[in-house]
Amino acid sequence: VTRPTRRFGALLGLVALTSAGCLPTPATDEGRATADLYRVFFAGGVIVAGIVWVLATVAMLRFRRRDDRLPDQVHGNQRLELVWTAVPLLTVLVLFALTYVTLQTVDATSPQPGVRIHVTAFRWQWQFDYTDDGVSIVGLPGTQPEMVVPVGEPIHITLDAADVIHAFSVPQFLFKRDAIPGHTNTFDFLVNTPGTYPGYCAEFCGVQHAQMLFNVRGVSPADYDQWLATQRAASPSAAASP
Ligand SMILES: [Cu+2]
Repeated sequence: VTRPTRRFGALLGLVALTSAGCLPTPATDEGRATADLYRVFFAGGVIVAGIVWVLATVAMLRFRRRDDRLPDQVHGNQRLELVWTAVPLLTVLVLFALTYVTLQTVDATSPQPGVRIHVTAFRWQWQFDYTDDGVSIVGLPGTQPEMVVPVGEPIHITLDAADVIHAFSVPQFLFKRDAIPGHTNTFDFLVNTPGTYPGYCAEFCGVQHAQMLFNVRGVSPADYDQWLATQRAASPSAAASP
């Protein structure tokens, strides 16, 4: 390996490392699928950029004007044209197929989710209704409501908005979905790592938009059951209608 090649490799590695650092560590299975896809796209982008830079540099240095002689006049090159049409086409088709497969993973819903939560976005907070358990978490202005979920179980979300369009976004899930009045969006996620993951409204919705913060906390199923029991005990109406 020559020195320039080694240096170029090191540069590519550095670029890959810095941009990989920009991506939040995915906390859900769906987020992991998205991150894997992103890595493929990024590697593809780096390879294409490398080819373009190298070819452009070679063309500039090797074919720069040296005298007043007219260069060889040529008309086309069928083989070359076929290659530069087929390779990008194939690349795009492969990326399209991979995206399609990933989309199926991200959009898949489980027939038997562990928990069902109805999320309502409103100006300017969030409400989490645990429909099967009669527990309701309502965010007050200036607070950050917490959506507690068990890890390792599919969570089914139905997402609504009460007034204007909001968006449910959790960076570490690598996921964002609009909350639209009169249109219920549904999605599943499976948190695979216990922890607290900050979320926010990602659609400008008025003066207090920036206050629409919440957390998703993934806990063990045992801790989740305990949390649920505490919530029910705290809310007598919920306990009466399980
Ligand atoms: Cu909002």
